[in-house]
Amino acid sequence: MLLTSLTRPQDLDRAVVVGDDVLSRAGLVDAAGRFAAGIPGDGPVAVCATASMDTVVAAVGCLLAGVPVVPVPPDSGPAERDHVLRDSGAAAWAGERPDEVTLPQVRPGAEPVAPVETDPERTAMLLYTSGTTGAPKGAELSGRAIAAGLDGLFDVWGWTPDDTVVHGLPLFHVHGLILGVLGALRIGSRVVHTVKPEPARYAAVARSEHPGTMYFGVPTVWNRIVADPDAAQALANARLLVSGSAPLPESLFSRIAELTGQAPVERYGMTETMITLSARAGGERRAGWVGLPVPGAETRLVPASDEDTTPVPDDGETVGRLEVRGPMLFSGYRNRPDATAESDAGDGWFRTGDLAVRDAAGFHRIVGRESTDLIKSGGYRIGSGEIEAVLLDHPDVAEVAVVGEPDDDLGQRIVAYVVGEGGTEQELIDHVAAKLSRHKRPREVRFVDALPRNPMGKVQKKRLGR
Ligand code: MCA
Ligand code: AMP
Repeated sequence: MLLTSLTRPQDLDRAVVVGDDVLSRAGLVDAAGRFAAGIPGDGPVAVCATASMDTVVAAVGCLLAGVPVVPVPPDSGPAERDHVLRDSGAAAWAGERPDEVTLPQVRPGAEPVAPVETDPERTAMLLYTSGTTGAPKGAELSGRAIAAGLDGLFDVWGWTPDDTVVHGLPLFHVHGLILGVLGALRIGSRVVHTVKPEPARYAAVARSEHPGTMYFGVPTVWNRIVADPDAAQALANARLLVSGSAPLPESLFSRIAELTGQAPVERYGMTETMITLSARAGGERRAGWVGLPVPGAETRLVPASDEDTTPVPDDGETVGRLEVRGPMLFSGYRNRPDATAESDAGDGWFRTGDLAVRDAAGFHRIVGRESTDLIKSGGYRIGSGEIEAVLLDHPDVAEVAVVGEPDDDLGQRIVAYVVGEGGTEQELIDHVAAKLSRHKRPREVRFVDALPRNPMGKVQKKRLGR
């Protein structure tokens, strides 16, 4: 059973709060049980993952029924949504249904059904995540993997039923949905979702009658919190301030510590691997470093060159490709044995695509990614190939290269370099927004006469940018 706390006989008031909606543990079990009663068959359910109690109830309902959940970003454009629905084989839809979606809608039953015992190896969540090229891939996470990943975090963060987790992150990624909601429901702590991850909303919870003990954010969220010192100071009494999903600049780490009186806990993870590395609640928190493997996870750093297979030294300086192994890893990409095989380094090791260094104490620092084609903007993982393909569909675009350029707030901002005539910047941005999620829109389009290419004709993205 993944959500163990839901089987406890004792009720818990305010177990889940999303904006103004409040459910006790018993209330959630009842609502999710009624949702489960309305699921037709046992195929995956696509959940329109708005930041709402409905999403929590639907996801929990699917898990109680032993049916895989496919969270669909609520703003995903038709091209992206069609791909997710087709590829996942979703058999039903939960939430507000766009006209073009013809799947049957889940209608909650009058009576809740009891949770079923499911095979822990069965996919519990299918999370769509970008690769360097093509449409997003569905990472299959089993109930066993999710449980192992969460149990590791309970240990390293000292997370207990007495905690209250607070965040406002999207409910269609590991960070917001799995850690931020399922984590609480597994251990039995409370969770408050602020609908949007705005500083004033975090501060309002911190100053309320029911303050949080752990606040989660991506670096962009923390950047906005420190820009509002009053909001930052409201978080001073929290037990842990946790940052992850993208690199936390050292200056931001220091500023959080200065304003709140406590250094943030950094942790590193991926959709495919859950959380691998983290600082400990009671241990060292080092700016620029993401800590030690969580219980059950192992890491190794292999040389950047394929010819040399000797692991790089743990000297805190030599960069290697980060590989991860452990029971919290995904079971593969849906319908993509090629991509699954490519990510598999053998013997259970998964190639993360990240570059890292490790010191003698086992602390890790992420120094970058192997490919410039995976962009992290606001904590979202975005493949440049997917945006390029959509832009190339536009009649005024002859050639295009999409890159991530440094941005103080977002970490990286999406910039499209376009060779073509006719289209304006706004037209091209709107063209992307009409097909893909909003966060995949380029922030900027730069029209150029030609793209830099090597003698083989390949675009040299590293030569682009200001
Ligand atoms: C955005 N806007 C634009 C454009 N882009 N307008 C014109 N052109 C564009 N190209 C609009 C937005 O729609 C919004 O408008 C306004 O500008 C502000 O946008 P933005 O600055 O992006 O702020 P935001 O929309 O508030 O987003 C920042 C954010 C968001 C809240 C930090 O990026 C976010 O929720 N990130 C979290 C991602 C995450 O959870 N990642 C976890 C995956 P309007 O206000 O009108 O809407 S990683 C993971 O799960 C692993 C395992 C891990 O390690 O955690
Ligand atoms: P996603 O699959 O969206 O979770 O994105 C995973 C990627 O986010 C990783 O491969 C890293 O590149 C990046 N990432 C996650 N956490 C951190 C972190 N704490 N520091 C640096 N990069 C991170």
